[in-house]
Amino acid sequence: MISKYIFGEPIETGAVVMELTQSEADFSVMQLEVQENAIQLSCHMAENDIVYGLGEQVRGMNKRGFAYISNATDDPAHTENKHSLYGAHNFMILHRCEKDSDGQKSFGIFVDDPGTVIFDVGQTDLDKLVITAGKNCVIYVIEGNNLKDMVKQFRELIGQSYVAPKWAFGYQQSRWSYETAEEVRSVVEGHHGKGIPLDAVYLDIDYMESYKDFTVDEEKFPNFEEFTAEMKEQGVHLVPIIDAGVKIEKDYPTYEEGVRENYFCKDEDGEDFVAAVWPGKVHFPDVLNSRAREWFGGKYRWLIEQGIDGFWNDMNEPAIFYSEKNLKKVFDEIMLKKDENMDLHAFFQMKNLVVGLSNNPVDYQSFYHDMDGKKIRHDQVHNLYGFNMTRAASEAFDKIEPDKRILLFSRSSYVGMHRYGGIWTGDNNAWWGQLLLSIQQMPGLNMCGFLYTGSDIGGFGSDTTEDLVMRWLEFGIFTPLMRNHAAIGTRYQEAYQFENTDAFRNIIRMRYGLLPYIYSEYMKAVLNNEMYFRPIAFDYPDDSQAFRVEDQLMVGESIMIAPVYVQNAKGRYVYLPEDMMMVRMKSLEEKSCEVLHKGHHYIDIALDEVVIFVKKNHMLPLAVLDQNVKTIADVDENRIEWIGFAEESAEYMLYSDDGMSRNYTPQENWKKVVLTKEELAKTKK
Ligand code: MIG
Repeated sequence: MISKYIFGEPIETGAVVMELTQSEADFSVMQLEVQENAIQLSCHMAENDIVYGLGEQVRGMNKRGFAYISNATDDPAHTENKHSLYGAHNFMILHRCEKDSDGQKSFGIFVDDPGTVIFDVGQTDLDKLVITAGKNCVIYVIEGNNLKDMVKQFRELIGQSYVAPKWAFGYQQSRWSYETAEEVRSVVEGHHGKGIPLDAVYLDIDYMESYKDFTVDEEKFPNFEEFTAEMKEQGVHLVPIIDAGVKIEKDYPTYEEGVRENYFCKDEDGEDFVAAVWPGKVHFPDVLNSRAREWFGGKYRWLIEQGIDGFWNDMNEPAIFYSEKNLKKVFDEIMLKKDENMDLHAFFQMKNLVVGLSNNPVDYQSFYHDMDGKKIRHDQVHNLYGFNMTRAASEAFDKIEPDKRILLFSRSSYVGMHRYGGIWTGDNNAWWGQLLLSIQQMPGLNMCGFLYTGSDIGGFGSDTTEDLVMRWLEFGIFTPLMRNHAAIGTRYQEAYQFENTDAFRNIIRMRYGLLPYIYSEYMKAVLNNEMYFRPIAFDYPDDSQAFRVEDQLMVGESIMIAPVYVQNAKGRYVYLPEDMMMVRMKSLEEKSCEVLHKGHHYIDIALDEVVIFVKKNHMLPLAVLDQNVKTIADVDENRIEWIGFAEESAEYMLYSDDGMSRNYTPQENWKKVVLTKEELAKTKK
């Protein structure tokens, strides 16, 4: 049961698709305090209560013990002291452990407020949950006691998740600084030449002419359309980046049209707001305005016509290096101090002024949207910008390619954007702790509808190491978005750059072997409003130990994973919530199975090994691959080897489709397979 509560005069965000009427009952799951400019909700958390959700955030799967602030922020250091990352995912579940919650029920809560929302989950008071939202918002409450069911209800409320083309479930390589077509060719050759499958190469900002959206630098990428076709012949898709800011430059059509038609955000004087990002000075398309959204989305057509079928939207918090007005102010203040004999206080003040130029809250309060006739100050709808930039593209794709899926994902997002595209988790670092963070972020993101997601494998910032990339890949083979990406200036980290090519090839090939499973489970999660990644307690709610596990995940209906994320570890402790069959893989061809009992185990996991745990009476398909599989298109989904753990028999619903059209539901896409224990034993080598 979902109850809806309206406070003040909320802005329509587009997060929710289901029409509900205002609840007649009073708001009662938390104490409500209506303040002058905010509403505050609070409640007690008993010792064993757990909070799940909040999507893209720092820290563990159980969110207790910190305050999380929904305020989309471009911050490339995802350390545990940060309160905000790129997304605003205001859904959480307070799971009450029945035995100490005095009959209080668990509940899920979604705060539909596009401005700043604070979830203080026991930071101020260990046992108190306090949510602070703006005075104009809608709050949805889902009461229940079943975690999976509460999530399903929420997901029905917010609508079906985005489906990526099947090729985007292959391995993808990116780096900020692939400068030329020649370099991209060598990346493809680096993989395919060594038998490492690869489906896509990303084009970061360097492909553009002076970082101008919807342009291609002719010198670095001559005959772009031919180049796109050349790559396609090798089965490789090019995925260009699109940034939010439009460069201010005379005769640049996107700029000229935007100015002429009033498609850009305005400052308080009604002038086009000026910020600076990669292209230098830019205007921001007012994607919260339906006309501007249609225009900006339509711009992607030019690239699609040249054979492009995937995009990533960046810098759409929107990130601001500085605003023109604030820069001037800061300069003036510093100039005043120029002749002063500066004391330390003044020095730090000056330094902070300069550091504070980027992503400054005052700038976000100084420009405006025209939400179809309503003038709204940006900070009140800040968290909707990335969402609507992505929606702009997606709505345009519906017109340009109504029957075809196009890959689309974004850095910034709000609940609701999951219907239009996926996300990647932004600028992480090549640190072991960031691999753990990535594991822990997945279930919260899935709760909020973001299924097509993954982190920058190997780490974006900082120099990586061979073992970190390998361990990260061993987790990455399970994330729907499996992309290796690194920042300019860091060590090269493509799979072929390292000594042990065989191990990298074997691990990446496992992804292609797992494709029938990953794709089936992804589609089930989409079509049934379920989570592809779950904390294990979601599947074993009667097992109090399962609630304590922070570093293992259920993936789809048949398996559990326990990735290694510690430097130099030769294995790890794993908790099995029931008897499971451990499958140890050095490669798709070299694997062994062993049944392990419920309980705690230390499992040896060598650097080049992947271990998965199959649930009792479950099985999974593995595609049998030729040695020369280069892309997803080379995977023969009819040659399947079944891995299963059955007392008597196990069954599985296999899903497959052409991977390209948008017709997902026909009956013939589904195939039910039932195998007995004996049959399963035979399929095993
Ligand atoms: O300020 O386009 O998160 O993936 O490589 C950095 C360059 C801008 C941030 C993205 C990252 C991308 C980078 N971008």
